[in-house]
Amino acid sequence: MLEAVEKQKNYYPFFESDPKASAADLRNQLQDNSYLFFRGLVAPEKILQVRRAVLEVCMEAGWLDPVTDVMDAIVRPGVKPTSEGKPGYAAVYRKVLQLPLFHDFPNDPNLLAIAGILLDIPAQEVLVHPRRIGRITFPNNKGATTPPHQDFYYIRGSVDTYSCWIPLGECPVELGGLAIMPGSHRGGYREHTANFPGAVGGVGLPVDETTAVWHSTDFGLGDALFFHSYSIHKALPNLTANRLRISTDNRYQRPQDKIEPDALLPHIVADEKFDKKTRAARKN
Ligand SMILES: O=C(O)CCC(=O)C(=O)O
Repeated sequence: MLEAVEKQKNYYPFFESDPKASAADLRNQLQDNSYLFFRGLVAPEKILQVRRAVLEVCMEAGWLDPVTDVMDAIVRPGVKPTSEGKPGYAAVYRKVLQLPLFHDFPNDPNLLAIAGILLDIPAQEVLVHPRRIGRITFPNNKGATTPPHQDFYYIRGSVDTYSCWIPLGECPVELGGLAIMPGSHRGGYREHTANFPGAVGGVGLPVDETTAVWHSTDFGLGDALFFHSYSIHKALPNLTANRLRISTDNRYQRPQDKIEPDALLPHIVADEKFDKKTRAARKN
């Protein structure tokens, strides 16, 4: 249950969309809620294949307990949590980005179909940003949790870009799914003035958690969450004792729309370029 994890009243389940609904209905739902959430949009076997490939990399890196099933993602006792930007993380993450299964994943026809509807273009014309993104989130590392932000802070280019977040395996709330602030994209872009040292991205939006309303859920295999580049979202902390949370997020836009050149680079290279100077420039 959401309340059990966050101990706050302001968490509600996602509104669930039907991929067979009309394009107009789906666009209206996005406009209302700032997101579209689908149960089982991607075939479970596909999720499990990518999950295995990513977790095998984590096992090889010594992050997982070799006496357990790789698919359970149990952290090896004694392994210290690591995260984006920390020594040791990049070398492993680089191998994940090189996995063909991981790289091809956002081209899944069911994902392209929804992206095409949101962008109002045929699915085969949708441009998937080559900057594929994966997250490997350790337990006992609450400070690294992705803070509230809008993807436009990172993506730039066309405002009309949609992100899709998918956990690579079941992701109950305590493993740290994604939460969206419903209706938030309609408020436009906000300055990312809050510092979250040690967290993914390091900066974010100042949000009063005593009054903010969030939607989230226990994600099942193949569940997919699409949202607009202005939608305010954050991750929930991985509160499990010893399980990695793995996920992927990818961006979709029209090929003719403006694109930031870094969106064409591998995530790890783009991240290295996202230095202090770039961050300072994004303050205005
Ligand atoms: O998975 C995460 O922790 C962050 C994902 C995210 O913020 C995104 O998809 O934009």
